[in-house]
Amino acid sequence: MHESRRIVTNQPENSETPLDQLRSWVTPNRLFFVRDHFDVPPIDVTDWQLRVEGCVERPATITWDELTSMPVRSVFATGECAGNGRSFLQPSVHGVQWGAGAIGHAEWTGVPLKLVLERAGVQTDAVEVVCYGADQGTESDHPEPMNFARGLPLPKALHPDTLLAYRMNGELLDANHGYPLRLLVPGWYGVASVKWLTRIEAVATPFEGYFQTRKYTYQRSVGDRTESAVVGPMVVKSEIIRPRAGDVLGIGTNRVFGVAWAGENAVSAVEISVDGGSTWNDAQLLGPRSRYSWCLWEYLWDVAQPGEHSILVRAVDSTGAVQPEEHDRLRGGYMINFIRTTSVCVKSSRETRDQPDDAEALLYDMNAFAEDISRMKLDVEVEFTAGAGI
Ligand SMILES: Nc1nc2c(c(=O)[nH]1)N[C@H]1C(S)=C(S)[C@@H](COP(=O)(O)O)O[C@H]1N2
Ligand SMILES: [Mo]
Repeated sequence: MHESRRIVTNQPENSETPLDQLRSWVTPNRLFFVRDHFDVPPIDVTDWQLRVEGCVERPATITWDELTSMPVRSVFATGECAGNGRSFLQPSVHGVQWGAGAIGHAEWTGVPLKLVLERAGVQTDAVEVVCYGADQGTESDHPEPMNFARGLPLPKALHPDTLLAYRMNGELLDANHGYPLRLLVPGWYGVASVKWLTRIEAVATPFEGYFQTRKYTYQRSVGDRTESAVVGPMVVKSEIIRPRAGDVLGIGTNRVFGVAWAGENAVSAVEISVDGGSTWNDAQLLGPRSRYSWCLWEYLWDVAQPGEHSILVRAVDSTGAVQPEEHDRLRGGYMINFIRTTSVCVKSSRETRDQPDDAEALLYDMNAFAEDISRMKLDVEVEFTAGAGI
């Protein structure tokens, strides 16, 4: 089967993970969605450097060899673009018209940003760390060339799971995903995870760059007024992987399955409604559970009536937050997690007897995979297709 990312725009590439082809907890690198604002910058590691400066005691320039000899940490994390699902909004909202696939899940390996910041000695007046990518370009409302850059609040920058990541699923990053080095801010929308990193600057006042204050901001209500906020942690959400909208199913037991995630929080339940949202039933959570990772779920749906049916899914997180019925318009084209309907057609001429997945086998595959990649040498192609998975 030919699998590839689904192109939404070319030059720069914006492409989706082909969700209907997902078979595993981990998204293979070549299928992992790409969100680029500008062209991919050509970088040669032999003359690449990372500058650490601003409100620090000891500004530093770190080479590739120095960086890759520092202690590493690995974190599994789901990545989602803040605009994921934008094409489902009515009326439409300006921006890349993403379907459901601006999402993926990978194991990220690199040096905790905290280590580099501690070596440099961050001064007490610093509030954010601004991360600059090597990519450069203009936007229609910003004709002067600029680099992609984002400010990360200091507490998240100092969290031990926030990484200067150089491997994805055991391989060195590919050019599309930020080679040679990117930030990985687990639990936060993808925009925080600056790719092609070349400079980090500790600052004493909040950063006001284009992608911080003009894009990737939203409104939220506080009491009876609204305030601007910078896109940060991901909100609770779920996605059906199978069946797909328009699929033809049989009478009997149909296995509905998918993924659910909640940023920095755990997913506590996934619920399914097949009666338009009047009653909800618990789906079964499957396989590995890891702090910033999506979890897999399945629901065995017994259907006796032929005809058109709608499936609704909603996830609930550990804070009690649940996916809303409608998009919060204050968020504009970002943080889109309202419950969508998947319509399928059940035919009486067919009969289905789906079985639950073997969750134990799935878990075994995941552990074997995790163990495998921790032994990988640089640049070894990892194929992960074992098991029925999702
Ligand atoms: N330098 C740089 N970093 C970037 C971007 C970019 O355009 N340039 N896009 C951001 C956005 S909006 C997202 S959603 C993620 C996407 O990461 P991926 O392409 O590896 O999936 O990268 C983020 N980091
Ligand atoms: Mo994004």
